[in-house]
Amino acid sequence: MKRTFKLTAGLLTVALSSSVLLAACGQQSDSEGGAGAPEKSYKFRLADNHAPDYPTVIGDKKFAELVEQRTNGRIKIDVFPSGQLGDEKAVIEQVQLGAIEFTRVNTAPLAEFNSQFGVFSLPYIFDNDEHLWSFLNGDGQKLLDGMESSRMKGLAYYDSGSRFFYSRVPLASLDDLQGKKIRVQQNKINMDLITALGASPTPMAFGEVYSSLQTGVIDGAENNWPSIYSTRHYEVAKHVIVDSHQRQPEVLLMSKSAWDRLSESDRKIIKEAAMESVATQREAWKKMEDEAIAKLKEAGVTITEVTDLKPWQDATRSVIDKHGAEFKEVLEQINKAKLEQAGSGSGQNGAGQNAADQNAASQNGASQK
Ligand code: GTR
Repeated sequence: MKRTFKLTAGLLTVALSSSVLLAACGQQSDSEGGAGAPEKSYKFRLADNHAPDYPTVIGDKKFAELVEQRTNGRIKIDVFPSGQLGDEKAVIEQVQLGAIEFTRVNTAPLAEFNSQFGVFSLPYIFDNDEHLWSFLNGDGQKLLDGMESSRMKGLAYYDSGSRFFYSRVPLASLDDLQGKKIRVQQNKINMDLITALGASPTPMAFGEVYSSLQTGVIDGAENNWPSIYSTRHYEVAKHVIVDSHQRQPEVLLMSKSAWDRLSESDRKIIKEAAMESVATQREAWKKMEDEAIAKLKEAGVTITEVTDLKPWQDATRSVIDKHGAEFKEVLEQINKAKLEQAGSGSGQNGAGQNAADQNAASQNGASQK
């Protein structure tokens, strides 16, 4: 009798501990959408070509931090700044192959892999920063979704302000740009843009620009305030003309093959964390933009604000005539976003309008094609 009881109690203990075990498994499988398998751990890499304190890298780190928190450390994303994993083109190729899982890149090099992103290289298609973000938060999301055909997954847009020219020789008007050798990002529309303005385009990797300016291989380049400041290009190119010819945002993206390996719930965490990191990136952007303008002035850089954009817009109209048809639908959406921008202010919009954009906004009365 005694023995029977002992045996029963023993079986009960075994049965009880297995059910505790099963319950624990059950909990895990629930959060995996009922697949039953334990949640997997991952260690991913994210490449960025900017310095550790640059706004995009601050955004990348916020993204990685949110993902790590929300997966209780199961998904760890190491951010590699300063182009440690290669230049933008090389990194995008690696992302397509799945060798690097994440990157933050500019739309100009990205357009060579997914042509629809070339729309951002067209000159003066956005009136101001608000117009751009109204589009990015709306139909612009479709461009991110369309990246799957290029073996990538678009996650979010980051701010990149507007671009302007700077040169080692005086540059205070469109006339001054004539015949100058200007470095451009490796993108065919950007090359046409420089040609249309009467200068000579020299495509070159971002990391080579400082020494090329220093040695006179090029006369000038073009970029935004945080880039000219962070790279210290202003030390060797002391003349800036603010013509705001383009607004090419940054894109945070993931390798499609890495995405495909994730569970539905992990994909959701990744996408939401990316979108939420935008506010942090845009705040850092605004801060560095202001700091850059102040520091460049302090360093004695000549800054010319273009008060009449019309000659610049007229000169570059041929670029839209040549390439516009390829982006017919998205250009219509961009025009629509202009009408809708008044009511916007949610989604990825994390910071206010910057000084340069406000300036451009008041100047830019150009009609959109
Ligand atoms: C910056 C952008 C970089 C890179 C660079 C360039 O504004 O953030 O990713 O594209 O421009 O001109 O090469």
